[in-house]
Amino acid sequence: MTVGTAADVAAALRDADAVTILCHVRPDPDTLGSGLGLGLALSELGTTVEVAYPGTLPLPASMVGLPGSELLVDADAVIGHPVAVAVDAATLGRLEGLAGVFGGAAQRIVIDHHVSNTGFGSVDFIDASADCTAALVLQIVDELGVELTEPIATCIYAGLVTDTGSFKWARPASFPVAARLLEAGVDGAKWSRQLLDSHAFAWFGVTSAVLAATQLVPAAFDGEGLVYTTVPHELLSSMAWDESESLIDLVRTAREAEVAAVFKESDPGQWNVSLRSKTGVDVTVVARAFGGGGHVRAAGYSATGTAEEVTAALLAQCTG
Ligand SMILES: [Mn+2]
Repeated sequence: MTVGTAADVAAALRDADAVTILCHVRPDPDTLGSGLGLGLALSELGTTVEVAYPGTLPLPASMVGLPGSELLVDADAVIGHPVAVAVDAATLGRLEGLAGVFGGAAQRIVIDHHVSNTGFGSVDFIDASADCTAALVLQIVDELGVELTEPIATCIYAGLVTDTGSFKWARPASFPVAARLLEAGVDGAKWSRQLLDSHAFAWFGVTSAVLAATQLVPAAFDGEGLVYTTVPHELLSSMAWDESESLIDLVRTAREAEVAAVFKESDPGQWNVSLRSKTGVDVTVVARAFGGGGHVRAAGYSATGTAEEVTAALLAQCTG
C-alpha cells in the first residue's frame, strides 16, 4: 500500500476514463455523500462514473434525492472499472459483496477517516483527523481543479452534518469547511431536516414501544450505570433499518447511565448489540468479551438466544 494524500488520489483519478466508486454496506450519508460528490466531480471532467453500495436494500428515505443519485447503480449491475474507489469503508469487509469488484480493479483507492483503517488499497488516503470522509473528498475535488458546485457541496455537506452530529462534536477544521459549503449554495436547513430530523409516522409507535421497554441498572459498571432496551424481531422488521440504527441515540440520553445498550433481534434468536459510553467506560472491553469490537465510545457484538438470555449475559459481564 501507498500512504497517499489528496494530491495522490487526484493524480490517480485525473487520467482515468472510467471509475467505480463503492460505498459501505447499509450506507450512511457520509459514505453516500462522499461517493456521489466525488462521482459528480469526476463527471465534470468527462469521466464515466458508477457509484454503488453492497446489498439490495433500497436507499433510506433520508438520503433519497441527494444530488448525483443518477450515478447510483444496483450492486448486481456494477460493471467494475479499472479504477475503483472505496469511500468511508474502514475495512474491505465493509464493501461486503462488492469487495471483489474493488479487489479486481487495477488501481484501488481508499478514502477514509476511520482511525482503525490500516489501508487496503493501492493508494490509501486515510486521515483520522477529519470529522468525515466527505471533507477528504472536498480536498480531492480541489486537487482535481473542479469547481465546488452546489450539487457537489450538498453531497459533502450531507456527510459533514451527519458525521458531526449536527456539528455537536465537530472539530475546529470542520467549521471553515461548512462555511464554504453553505457559501457554495447548500440549503443547510433543508438537508439537516431531511437527513436528521424527519421520520415516517410509523416510527413513533415503534419507538415508543422500544423506549417503554428500557431498563436502568444503576449498579452496572461499578455504579456508573447501564441503560438498555431490546427490540424484538417483529418490531425491528417493521422499522426502516436506518431508523433502527438511531434508537441507541435516544436510549443513551439517560442521565443516570454512563453506558447504553440496544439489543436488536435481526433474525429470530439472533441479536446485534450496540454499545455506547459517554466519558469513562471503554465499551470495546465488553464488546470483545462477546467476540465483537469497535471504538472506545461505540462498540458492538452479536449474540444468540432469547431476549432474557442475551440481556442476562451482558448484565453478568458488567455487574461483576
Ligand atoms: Mn464517516
